[in-house]
Amino acid sequence: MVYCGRVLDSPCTLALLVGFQFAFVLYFSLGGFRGLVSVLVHSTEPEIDYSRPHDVYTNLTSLLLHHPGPSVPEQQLRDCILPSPLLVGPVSVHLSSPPSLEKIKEKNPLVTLGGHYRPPDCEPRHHTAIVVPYRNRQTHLRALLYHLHPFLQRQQVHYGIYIVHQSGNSTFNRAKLLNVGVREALKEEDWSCIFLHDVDLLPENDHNTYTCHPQYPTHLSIAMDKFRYRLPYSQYFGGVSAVTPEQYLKMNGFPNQYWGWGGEDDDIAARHRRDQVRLSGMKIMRPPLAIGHYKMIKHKGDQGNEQNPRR
Ligand code: UDH
Ligand code: MN
Repeated sequence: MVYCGRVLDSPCTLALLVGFQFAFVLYFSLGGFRGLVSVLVHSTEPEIDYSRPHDVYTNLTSLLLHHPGPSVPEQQLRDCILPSPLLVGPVSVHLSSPPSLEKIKEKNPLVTLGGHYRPPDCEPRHHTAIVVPYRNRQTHLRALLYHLHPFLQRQQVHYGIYIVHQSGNSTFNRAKLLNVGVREALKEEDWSCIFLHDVDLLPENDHNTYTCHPQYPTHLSIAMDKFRYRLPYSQYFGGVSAVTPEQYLKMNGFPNQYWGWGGEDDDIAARHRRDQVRLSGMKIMRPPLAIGHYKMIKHKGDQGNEQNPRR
């Protein structure tokens, strides 16, 4: 024991210094405050190792045996197994120099014209349309298609990808493009689920299934690298989200009057906020944080999509 009679007595100062140093080392070795909390509080979040991801085209070659055209007549197909046995978890995502559209087509021989796919060997339980608001992001689009096609095929969903292009150079309107996409997609097929998908977001874990919750809208891009794999704020609903056609009608679709960047996703979220039952009474469903991982391709603001000051 050290006797501290006068504060500046050297043994006392030394003891304090050593004590502080020890505390600092302990603090950082436990990963700061968050680390300390996770040691003290048991977390129910799954632990997922993202350090050794699988190639995004893993497990798809066996499906090619069914190419060209299904070998079994459609009525005889068994139901697809849930969760899909083809899933691998973390997948590697390449953000720079994506392959050409020809190469992507070559890698995805079972995708038919218009970006449609149906599992060749089982009857799918989910029918998902992916709607992408789009203008002038060619390289992002190629990266998205290269990663999303095999990702969805491993999930054994029946899907179609719809790129909704805003023509001309006038101010961009993301939510209005989404409305157009929902309408056009539903004209084509009886989709049970509609995904609203930014072109620059690449999913990193195929357990994040592109299907809808029967009751409530879903928000999937909850852990983006851009936000250090955390939800930026609790009502965030941008990036990648999903609704059934019924939920879409119940929330009265999306706003048409947000021109330029910002606000439209919060407006959409406000249509079904947990604390605003007077709107639609629906809450937002989310996957576990460890599964909702996305990488966003880095980019600057676009011309014609300047921040909207009048939200
Ligand atoms: N989009 C286009 N073309 C455009 C603008 C937007 O395709 O010209 C689409 C695209 O799908 C994009 C989405 O709209 O992913 C959302 O726009 P965004 O990617 O610009 O939104 P984000 O939240 O904005 O990523 C980040 C702000 C970037 C500005 C940084 C400068 N300070
Ligand atoms: Mn973006």
